[in-house]
Amino acid sequence: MKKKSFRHSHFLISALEEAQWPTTKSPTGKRFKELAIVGRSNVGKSSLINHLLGSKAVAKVSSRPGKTQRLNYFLIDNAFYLVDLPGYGYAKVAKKMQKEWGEHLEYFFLNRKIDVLLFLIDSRRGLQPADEEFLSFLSGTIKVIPVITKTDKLNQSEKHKNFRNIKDSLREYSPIPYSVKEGRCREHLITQIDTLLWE
Ligand SMILES: Nc1nc2c(ncn2[C@@H]2O[C@H](COP(=O)(O)OP(=O)(O)OP(=O)(O)O)[C@@H](O)[C@H]2O)c(=O)[nH]1
Ligand SMILES: [Mg+2]
Repeated sequence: MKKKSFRHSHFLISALEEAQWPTTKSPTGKRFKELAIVGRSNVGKSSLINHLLGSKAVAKVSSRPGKTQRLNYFLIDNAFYLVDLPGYGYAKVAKKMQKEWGEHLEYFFLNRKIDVLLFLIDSRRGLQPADEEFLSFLSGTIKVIPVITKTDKLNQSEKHKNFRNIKDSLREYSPIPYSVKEGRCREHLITQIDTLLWE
């Protein structure tokens, strides 16, 4: 196992088209690994990235869903890419736009090799139909780490009930509870990412 990830990072590009996706070949000729982060709009993807990177301002956070509309690429420890993806499933966004985003995401997953995927689920809402749809689209082709977000918003009994429901719906995956307000989650998640990324 290598040393802990997320010591250094820098923002690379906010990509819209495939031609802007960063090259997968590193300067040493090896392929850069790739960690992607996905989930419904407003679930907390950009906040989680900032927390992992130890910075408040790298990925744009907003209380308004639909903030991230491009593929935002970061290079981590000169070893792998992290990509923040646009959220799906936000009902208030025009149907036409939802469809475009869905197609954009689908194209991305069909044409880009992702080594590990952080799949975010809001602790208050649990797995929604759009999440189920997305998981069945992946159909076990990628190593997934489900992350239950915003756990600070729940009391103990809600945590117990909601985590159980989420675990039951996910079946084969074991989710990691996360709150950007709690430091411990960060170390635990980084250990899980390292394990799957470099195994
Ligand atoms: N209390 C609490 N709020 C959080 C947490 N994580 C995110 N939020 C809030 O949730 C809202 C949405 O966060 P974002 O990180 O922008 O969500 P996103 O998934 O990137 O959203 P899109 O880019 O629109 O898909 C913001 O108001 C965040 O401050 C958390 O762990 N706890
Ligand atoms: Mg975002």
